[in-house]
Amino acid sequence: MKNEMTGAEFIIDFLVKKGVHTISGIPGGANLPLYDALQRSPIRHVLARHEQGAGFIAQGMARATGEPGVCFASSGPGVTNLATAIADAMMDSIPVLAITGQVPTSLIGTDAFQEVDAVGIMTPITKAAFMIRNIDELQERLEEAYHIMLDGRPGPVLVDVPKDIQFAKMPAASRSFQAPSKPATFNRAPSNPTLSDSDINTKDAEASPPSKRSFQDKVKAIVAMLQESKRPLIYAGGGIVHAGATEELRSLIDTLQIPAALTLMGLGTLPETHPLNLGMLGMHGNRSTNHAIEEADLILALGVRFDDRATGNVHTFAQNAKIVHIDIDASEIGKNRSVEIGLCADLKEALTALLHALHGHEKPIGQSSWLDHIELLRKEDYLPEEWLDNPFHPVALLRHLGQIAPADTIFTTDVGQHQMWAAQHLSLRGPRSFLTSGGAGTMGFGLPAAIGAALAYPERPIICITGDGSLFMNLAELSTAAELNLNIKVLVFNNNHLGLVRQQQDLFYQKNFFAIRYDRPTDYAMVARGMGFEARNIMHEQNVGEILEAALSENGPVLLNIPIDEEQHVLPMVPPGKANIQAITPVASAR
Ligand SMILES: Cc1ncc(C[n+]2csc(CCOP(=O)(O)OP(=O)(O)O)c2C)c(N)n1
Repeated sequence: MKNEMTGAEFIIDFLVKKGVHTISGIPGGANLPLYDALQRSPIRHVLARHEQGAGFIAQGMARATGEPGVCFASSGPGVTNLATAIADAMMDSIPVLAITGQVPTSLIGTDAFQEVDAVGIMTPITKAAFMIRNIDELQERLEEAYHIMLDGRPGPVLVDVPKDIQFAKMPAASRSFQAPSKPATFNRAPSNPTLSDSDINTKDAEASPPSKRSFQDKVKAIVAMLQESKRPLIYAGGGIVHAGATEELRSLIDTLQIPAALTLMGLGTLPETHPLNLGMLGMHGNRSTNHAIEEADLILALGVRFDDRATGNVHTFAQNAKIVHIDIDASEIGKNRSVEIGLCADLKEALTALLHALHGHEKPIGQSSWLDHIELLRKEDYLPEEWLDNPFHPVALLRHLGQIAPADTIFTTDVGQHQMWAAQHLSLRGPRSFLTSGGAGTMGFGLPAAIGAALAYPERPIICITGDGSLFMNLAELSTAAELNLNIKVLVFNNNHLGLVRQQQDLFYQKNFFAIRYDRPTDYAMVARGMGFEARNIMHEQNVGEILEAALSENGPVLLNIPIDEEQHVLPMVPPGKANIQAITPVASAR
């Protein structure tokens, strides 16, 4: 280590020691010392075209691997551009460390050039946001930021570093600091692992545990409830993925023969082909899945947050069921829905303990009549033949894509109809194989997230499913992907409309179509070629299936612009404010 280390050099050294290998970002006056130090480090820098892109590239790396993503931005507009990607990471519990430059401490509060209150902007949309006010606190703050980002439920953290602190010499004590050299992984233990009083908002006095009931007592109580239940159902979400508890979830399902409904963030935790995988619940979930939840007498809610897109009108959700909720974040338990048992715990540990406690009770708890009934419900799910027979219908396209894409493909999506069709119809084979903006629903996510995934896994096929509206939002990142020659296939589901908004105007605003159509269609192939992509505008008379297959077999970045009929609706759809079982289904809407 150099004797005279600056704050900027210390930050980079810290990141190297944490195992960070790639940082996305954009330099500017206020973070140039940091960039100067980065240049001399082994860390690879990816120059995004917009700070939002940099944030989503970091997210793509984090979502694909489970390890933290790191991004840099300069002060002022650099910070505000980054904010959307950070808010998005917060909603989906993605660990991202954003390090931003700030004007020198002597200028703070003077409305200096490119001064914004980064901490003020970021505090509500991060787990924590710090400004480093003194070089003496740099080391401690960085450690704290890293710890908070990964502790318990992961999420984004901001460290804002004034330029003079980046230049300042580190005090001698800090210079001898040795950060652990192991790459950082999630610390899955919650901050307070003994917390067992999460029966906040429990309703059944008998079922309610005494407030300090131990972890083991709660596990026993859950086993007893499972044994009593005639119609149990698992409702599993992104928390399973964050906890790395996919195997435990599958064991539980297989041991007890309990069917499982998945949230958007939980897709991929069970293979599509698993017989007890009921697929997605909620606003665009399967009719059968939403009905099964309505009829269940016990819901095991695992790593979920009873989000309105999953529950519909929450007062009508799973009305006939007792609820057991296991989550690492105590504040989620009882937040939107009262529960009989709430267990604040790491899901891997909790499911392992449950499986252990069930030992000797291997007889499947799920009643065969319940499973038969669900099978009947699933048979009633209806897919119109005209969807499947039309190769340009998104449902047919995505089903075909799911079949021809290699097993290790990572899909990313943008936000809109194409996203929901992808969630419904792609065949997903593993966790972290479907990266999508869930909680925030941020258009513009798909392409930079695909770049992040491709940086993390250069050998794997990466497919970004986007809409024309969403692609516009971070279009410039095509240039980043092409420059890096990443193996990304961008499939533009081009209906020349903001399709999901059009669908809502069609269904709920008496077809008063407004502000949803691009009057001047864009030649996406030409734009993409201009940025260095191989690109094709597909015509209706062409064989889209064959073109897709050919594109997948090519190495490097390819964009396919696929014409989609703007009148298609993504169904089922639960009208806003309604119960999940009141969904509009393809049968009801058949014209
Ligand atoms: C940044 C952002 N702005 C606005 C919205 C609201 N919104 C949700 S879906 C949608 C339309 C998406 O259009 P497109 O990407 O073309 O996809 P499509 O629905 O046509 O498949 C809009 C505007 C959003 N989710 N994100």
